Amino acid sequence: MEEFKRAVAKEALKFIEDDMIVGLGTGSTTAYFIEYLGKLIMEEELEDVYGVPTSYQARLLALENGVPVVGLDEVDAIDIAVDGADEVDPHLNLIKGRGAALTMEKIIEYRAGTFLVLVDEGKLVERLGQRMPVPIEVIPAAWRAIAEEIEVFNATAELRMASKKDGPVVTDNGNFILDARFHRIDDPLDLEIELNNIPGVVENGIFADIADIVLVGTKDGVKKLE
Ligand code: ABF
Repeated sequence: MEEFKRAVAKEALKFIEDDMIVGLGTGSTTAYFIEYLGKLIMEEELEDVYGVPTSYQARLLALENGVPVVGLDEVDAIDIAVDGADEVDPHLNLIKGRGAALTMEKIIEYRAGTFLVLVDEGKLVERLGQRMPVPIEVIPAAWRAIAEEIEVFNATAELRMASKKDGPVVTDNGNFILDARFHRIDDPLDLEIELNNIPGVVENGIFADIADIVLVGTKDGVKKLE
């Protein structure tokens, strides 16, 4: 799996050109991409490339690897965003958010000229929600009310815990994450919108109709879906 992750991360470099503003995703696959991008910048094979990180994790990695970072509020546009995903369906709808950075990821990836997704073939599913729950970032005080509300969708939601001792996972925005398992997701875009309509929901991990290109690491090499 690490080999697949490295292969897609390398392939993603082909999409980066001088003077680009690049959205930097979160997670272990994107970590390879940030590392390789830093190397090209340090070796001066790429010039005037800046990263807009989707999380503190991505920001630190970028700084460690020599990728200069800028904030979302400092750029006019994002040329390309590169990030991982937890599930990809045949229409390139995604579930994201295992890294609890889904809100910033969605803001940046929605605005990017091109959103490039990096996964291994184990992430491809026929229907979203088949294996992974949908992460939902919520205002902390509302977590229980929202978990109950989600039952209306024939789903069950659990508060994501860091550990019993450390308590709930807290996002970069100071919120909690609910992981919601749906019986069946027929219309990802519709569910994405419906979930965001619940008061107290900040954002959810369904990324319907946002991905432009998905690079898939397989045992026969990297495949491109678009
Ligand atoms: C982030 O990292 C998340 O949105 C997604 O959940 C996760 C994928 O991580 P990995 O590449 O480590 O599987 O992009």
